[in-house]
Amino acid sequence: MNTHRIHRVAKLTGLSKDVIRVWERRYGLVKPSRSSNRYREYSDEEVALLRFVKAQMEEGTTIGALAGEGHDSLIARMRLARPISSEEQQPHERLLDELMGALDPLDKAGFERRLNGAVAVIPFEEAVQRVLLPLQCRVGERWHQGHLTIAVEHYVTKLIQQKMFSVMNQLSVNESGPCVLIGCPEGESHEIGAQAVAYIAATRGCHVYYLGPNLPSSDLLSFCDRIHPDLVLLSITETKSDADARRQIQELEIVSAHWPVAVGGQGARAMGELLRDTKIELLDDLTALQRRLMTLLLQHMLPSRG
Ligand code: B12
Repeated sequence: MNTHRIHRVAKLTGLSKDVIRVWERRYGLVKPSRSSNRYREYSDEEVALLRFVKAQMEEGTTIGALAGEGHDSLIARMRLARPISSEEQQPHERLLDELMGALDPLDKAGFERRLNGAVAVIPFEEAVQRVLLPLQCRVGERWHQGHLTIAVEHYVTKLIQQKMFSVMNQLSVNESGPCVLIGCPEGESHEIGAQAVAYIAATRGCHVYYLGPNLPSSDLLSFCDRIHPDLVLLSITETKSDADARRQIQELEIVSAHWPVAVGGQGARAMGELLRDTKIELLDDLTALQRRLMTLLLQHMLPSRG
């Protein structure tokens, strides 16, 4: 996970450094860690918390009330409420142009310097949406057009995947959170959408099982029978013919007869009509995912009524 020094946090949040320090010292609202040379270091989540507190105050809540609620409760509330703003979803066009320019001819050092530099200074969720997902699309498109070799495509795809997994592996596993299984159905090998979904679900406090691409429904079902997921989230990128889409839906209905299943991605959106009369839920985008996860987390927090 990224950490940020206070001057960067001030830029990211629009708060002054003094305000950030006061909110820490006087109100205990944020809990930065300290580097070996005693500089404050703020995680992505602490930065998001500062933005959340700022937004709450703009809506009229007093700092005293927020302080009274306490850091951990605010974090929990923020995880439930945090919207993915449209600004956070706009691709970083200039950076993407530079990155693509460093691929042909391949300038590995230049490419990694730019990519690492950019990803280090913005909250990782924003980096996923504005840099990693669009980069994967651009590289994929160049490969599809025959302008990029398989080797260079693989190099970038693996680098993107490593980044997503290394950050996800640093998140603590929330064993008591709702259990969410994430992957792609059989025949689907485009994986980045599923990875983004897994990252978002993990940061919202779900207990994530990430199974990757190309999962046959029979295996999916037997795995569900073992882990009893609260939700199965599947990413579908490729668009199918009507007949193939019907076949895929029939397969998924084997799972959705027993477990809640939701699908998303451009291929899933194209199946919208066919999904209408099934128990399979269609989630249009990452904002819809966020809403769905919020409901799931709230249900999970409520005591069971038997
Ligand atoms: C990147 C890419 C690749 C990469 C894949 C890397 C990887 N391992 O993931 C590479 C270059 C390897 C590749 C290969 C192939 N590809 Co390709 N690829 C693309 C490309 C350029 C982008 C697809 C993508 O990843 N989009 C990003 C996703 C995540 O966007 P999205 O689906 O809209 O999802 C968004 C949200 O909905 C959400 N989301 C995603 N999933 C979910 C799930 C849930 C539950 C929720 C809530 C939300 C959600 O996240 C996204 C956020 O913005 C598209 C063309 C295009 N521009 O779309 C072709 C495309 C998908 N590929 C295509 C094909 C055919 C292939 C190959 C089969 C080609 C071949 N003959 O070998 C191979 C097979 C795949 C493989 N072996 O890996 C075709 C599919 C045709 C079709 N019928 O739809 C496309 C459309 C290209 C084309 N125009 O023909 N591809």
